[in-house]
Amino acid sequence: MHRTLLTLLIAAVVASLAAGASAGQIWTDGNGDGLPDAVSFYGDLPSTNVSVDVWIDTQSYAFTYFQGWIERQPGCMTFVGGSYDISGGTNVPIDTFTHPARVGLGGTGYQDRHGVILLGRLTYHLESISSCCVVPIIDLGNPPYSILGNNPQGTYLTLKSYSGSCWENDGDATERKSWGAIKGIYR
Ligand SMILES: [Ca+2]
Repeated sequence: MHRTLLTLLIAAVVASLAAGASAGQIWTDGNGDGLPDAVSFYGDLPSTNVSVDVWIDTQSYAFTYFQGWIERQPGCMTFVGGSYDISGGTNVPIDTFTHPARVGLGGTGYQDRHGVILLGRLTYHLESISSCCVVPIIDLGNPPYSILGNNPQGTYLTLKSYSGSCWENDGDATERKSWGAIKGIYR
């Protein structure tokens, strides 16, 4: 019993050290420059397809598996499809069923990958609304969330920062704050 508890405690300490050793990030990129999107994209929203690339920066943390979850603003967009860019492990089919508004990318069997990595690309159909956003989920209290881990080491990395992407209709940009503010995009 004590041994089991100690093992758990050690695992928890190792995990917390790993998590604290670097500040992993995840973001969506809607304009293909590889960087987080600081401002909204403007255009004709209704009946438009848009795509975002999903990036992570693990800094020095080497992972063997990953999960990246992107949530879309309810009611203004639908998920069209997605594909992976990361290779070298086994990627699961893109998860569209675990959460009603989230799409999950995930893979296992990677060999100590680290640094800035493009996970994949997601495409959405924007409906008739004045503004719409997607955002990565990193909140451990709000599963399913984005996380990186290393199976042989028994460690994981929680992500410290995230950034989403928003689109606004040219003709009506009056509703820009609500969902983005709630999800922290405009903090
Ligand atoms: Ca960008």
